[in-house]
Amino acid sequence: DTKLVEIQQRSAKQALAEIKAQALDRDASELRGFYQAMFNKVDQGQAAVIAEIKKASPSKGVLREYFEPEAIAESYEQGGAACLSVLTDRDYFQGHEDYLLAARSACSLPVIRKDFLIDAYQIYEARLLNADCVLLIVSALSDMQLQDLAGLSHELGMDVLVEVHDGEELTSALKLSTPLIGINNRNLHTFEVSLQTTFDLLPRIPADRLLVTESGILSKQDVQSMREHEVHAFLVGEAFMRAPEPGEALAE
Ligand code: IGP
Repeated sequence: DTKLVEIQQRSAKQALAEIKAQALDRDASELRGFYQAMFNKVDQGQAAVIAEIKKASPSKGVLREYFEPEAIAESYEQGGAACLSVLTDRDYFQGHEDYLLAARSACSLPVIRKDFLIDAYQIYEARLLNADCVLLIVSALSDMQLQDLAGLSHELGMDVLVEVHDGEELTSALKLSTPLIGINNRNLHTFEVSLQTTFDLLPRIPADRLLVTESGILSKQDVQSMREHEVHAFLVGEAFMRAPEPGEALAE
């Protein structure tokens, strides 16, 4: 009935206003500079690795039985990661907001909130989790939503990683002023992975953007062939999660 709908709408509006006020109240100097950390590595001629913390994935199931976000974060920092990625999505990745808080406070690296972010509320929430960066997936958002959510993230002092999988999505991504572009080698509908996705889109990445190749980077040869194509930034999850000591796998 209309009365109930009215009450629900009012409390949703109130919740948004409250979380917004809390997020705006945070001191931006607490943030660790996600893009800057990536840029610095590449600038020094090194591979910039975003090392991912995820217990499970929809395509592969549970990746790691003994899952301890703090210890993994420390291990990644030791191994030379530029940044961390933490899955907060519960339904598909068995993630949790607490994992982000725990991982970030166990190290000094910048962290991206990895989730399906589609609403301003989640961006404010990311800021309250101390995320230094958020993921925006182009296939899940209209150009207008992309603009709004990217703008809001920047206002709150967070960086944005904008993720694409094909040429059309890249066109949308390039309309944003954000420098970090992720090319996902995994098709999110079929779960099929091909590193060729990155090679195909590579010629269209302007020189002032930092390209991150995402998903399916499993071997040293994969890294090698990317670097031969001048791709120096990587987002790696599964290969590290399956290793007994994730940071050692990274350092190799
Ligand atoms: C990591 P992999 O194959 O190394 O585990 O992939 C990362 O790219 C992947 O987790 C990812 C993802 C996403 C997950 C990329 N984009 C969007 C959830 C949502």
